[in-house]
Amino acid sequence: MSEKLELISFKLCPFVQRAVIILNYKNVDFDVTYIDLSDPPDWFNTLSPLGKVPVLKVGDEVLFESSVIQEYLDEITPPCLMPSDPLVKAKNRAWIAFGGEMMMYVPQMMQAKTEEAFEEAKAGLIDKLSRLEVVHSAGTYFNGDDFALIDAAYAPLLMRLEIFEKLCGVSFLDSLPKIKRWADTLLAMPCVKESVVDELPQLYAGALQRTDGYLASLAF
Ligand SMILES: N[C@@H](CCC(=O)N[C@@H](CS)C(=O)NCC(=O)O)C(=O)O
Repeated sequence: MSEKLELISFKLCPFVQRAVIILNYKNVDFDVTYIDLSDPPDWFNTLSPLGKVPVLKVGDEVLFESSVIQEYLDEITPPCLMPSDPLVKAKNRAWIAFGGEMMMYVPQMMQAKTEEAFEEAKAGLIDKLSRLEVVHSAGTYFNGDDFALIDAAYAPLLMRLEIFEKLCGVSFLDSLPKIKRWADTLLAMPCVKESVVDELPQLYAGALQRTDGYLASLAF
């Protein structure tokens, strides 16, 4: 790899974190440029094809979509973190996409104004996580003994659930023993811990306070 990689990020973004975990895990040197998504600079609007983060700058080229960025990073740096069996690999891709869709429950739960709306969003999330519980290997990682791209893809969601548990005293994983053990393992890994800014819990606390929904009422 000739040029240093640069990720364009937003401090709260779980999708950027997917790529950072891969780069950390592989000890790849990279730059991160943070932007304010509520007031993005002009250069970002020109650079980002969909106006979203993450964007990965590779020389004069840019990549977008976190799952695509993850796979690109995996392909250009050893060791390979995708399963070699084509069928397992394809299934992992499908569950990674499912995890991306599940991320919408984070803002949905934060923005819920009433207990009913929050419980509805939480039930939707737990229903989705239950489907993942069924296909999880029950090993250390999703596929078994080896850390893979799919583990990096889910760690950001699991980290946000832990932040809400700590800030608001709600629990999400009580009925999901495999996911609970998986979350504990992933969130203890240095590549995951170091994939966010230190003040992430405080940033979420501030965002909750500004949103002033039901979750915020549990925290403050
Ligand atoms: N499917 C995209 C989702 C990326 C995404 O939604 N990023 C958010 C920040 S966490 C964003 O840039 N939102 C700005 C917008 O939608 O205008 C991916 O996986 O990269």
